[in-house]
Amino acid sequence: MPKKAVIFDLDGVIVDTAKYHYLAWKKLANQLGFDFTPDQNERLKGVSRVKSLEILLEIGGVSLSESEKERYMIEKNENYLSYITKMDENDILPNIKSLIQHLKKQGVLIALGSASKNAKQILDTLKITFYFDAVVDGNEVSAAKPDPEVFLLAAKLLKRNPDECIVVEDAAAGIEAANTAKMLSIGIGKKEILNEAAFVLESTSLLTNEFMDKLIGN
Ligand code: B16
Ligand code: MG
Repeated sequence: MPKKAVIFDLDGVIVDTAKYHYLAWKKLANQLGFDFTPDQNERLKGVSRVKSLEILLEIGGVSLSESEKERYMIEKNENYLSYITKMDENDILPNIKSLIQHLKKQGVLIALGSASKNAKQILDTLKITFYFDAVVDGNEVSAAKPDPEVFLLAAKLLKRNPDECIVVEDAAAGIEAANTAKMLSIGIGKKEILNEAAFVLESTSLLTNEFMDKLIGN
């Protein structure tokens, strides 16, 4: 089936916000009296804010009331946003902007499929909102990745069948979601973590226009 749409994940694919999520969760962990390592952070990639907090608390062996959880999530998000507001177009990961421009020129549809509730604000900060034919983020879906809802909704908004879509993702949960949606998955990151993806590239610098042209069939 020819590919007619590309659905990009946000954190870790378009922009390296994963490091800011990590710093904000680490600060909270330290506040709660335990450490939080980059390896442990892999489990939080691509999953929703509330699920991230649950995983963090499980790692630290801490239990909190619902109201405390709400309060800590607000605090974590404020801390995260303090990093995000300092970003600009220079924070877009290598080749992503030129790839999006290249795909658009060829009539390939572009969507965002992100778990983040801050996604629209980040796209605006990076000044790339207008490239997207559809934006689906954590505010629109009820089931978080690895559930395929986010990508299926993006395909529906683009009026494309799942097998016409390519998904670019940096999280194992996102690759699982794309595969369950019957879309072609490209993982950005380590092979050991993203081994379920159809293709794995170590960084977005390898996600070249030529590589995508071949997958799209141009
Ligand atoms: P927020 P993505 C995901 O974004 C992140 O990978 C994940 O670490 C984060 O917990 C989630 O968004 C929710 O983010 O707190 O901003 O709503 O990778 O799906 O673009
Ligand atoms: Mg991601």
